[in-house]
Amino acid sequence: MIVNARMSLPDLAEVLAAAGLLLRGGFHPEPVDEVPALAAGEPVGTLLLVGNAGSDLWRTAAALIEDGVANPLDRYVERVIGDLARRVEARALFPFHGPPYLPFQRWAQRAEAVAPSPIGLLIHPDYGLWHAYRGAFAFSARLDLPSFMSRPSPCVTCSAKPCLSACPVDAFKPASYDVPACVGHVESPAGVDCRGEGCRARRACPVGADYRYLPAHAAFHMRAFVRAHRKV
Ligand code: B12
Ligand code: SF4
Ligand code: SF4
Repeated sequence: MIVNARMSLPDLAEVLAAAGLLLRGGFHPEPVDEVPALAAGEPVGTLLLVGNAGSDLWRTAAALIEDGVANPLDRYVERVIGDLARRVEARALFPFHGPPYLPFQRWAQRAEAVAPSPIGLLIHPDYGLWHAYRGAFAFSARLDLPSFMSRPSPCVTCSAKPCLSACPVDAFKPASYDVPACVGHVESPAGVDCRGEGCRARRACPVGADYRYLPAHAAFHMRAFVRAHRKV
């Protein structure tokens, strides 16, 4: 499993892991995947996704991210993935560049065993809802990839679906998410729990409890989410 003359896929995974990041799988894009072309219109032969599960990224990056910088975690990730992309001769793509945003959640379902949960986030059989995507490497070559193991979504056998009843303002309706109601609650005095510990609906899910974000990590994302909503 060779990425380029300088690095194998396991080497790439190791360098990412040292930075708190995980190689999340990959696929060979078709036109329907809407992966942007490389320089000079060359199609992408392989897309590898990078992300995090649990609070490892937070533990690694918290000490390195710069005070007073806007979106410090995104800047950290851009630096790490951008530097590596140059080394492996790939184009770096990021989920937070936009709008328009790149369809990372759609790509993730092509790359690994994740599926949409009733609250919009993708669920992973091991990590539950405690994971995210941070970037991707787009290669012109069609690299050899380990075969994709399909696994059933934990939501299929979860009859109680506590994620759907845990939100104090009932922000999750079938097929929609009431962002203003959520943000209104998170910013209110009653929203101290969601603000400090993270989304209650997400925390109600029993899957991947070992990967649950640390309170400081969850609170960091909730602050970023409220700020981002103000811009959407
Ligand atoms: C814009 C955006 C938002 C907006 C949403 C605006 C809206 N009206 O829905 C806001 C700022 C509100 C938001 C909030 C959050 N987001 Co957001 N968001 C995005 C972003 C940047 C773009 C989404 C998009 O438009 N994609 C373009 C379309 C074309 O892509 P697509 O894959 O085909 O579309 C999928 C999504 O739209 C998704 N979807 C539909 N409804 C919902 C509802 C929710 C709650 C989510 C998360 C997704 C979702 O279903 C589509 C099909 O798969 C993505 C990153 C990305 N590039 O995808 C992250 C992303 C979807 N967000 C993510 C997360 C984690 C969150 C938060 C939980 C952050 C937090 N607090 O920790 C919150 C959710 C609120 C909460 N209660 O905690 C993750 C989801 C990871 C996962 N496991 O699936 C993503 C992928 C970013 C990442 N770094 O991984 N987000
Ligand atoms: S609580 Fe159940 S339905 Fe909701 S995300 Fe978790 S496993 Fe899926
Ligand atoms: S953060 Fe709180 S208010 Fe927003 S969706 Fe989650 S549980 Fe509901």
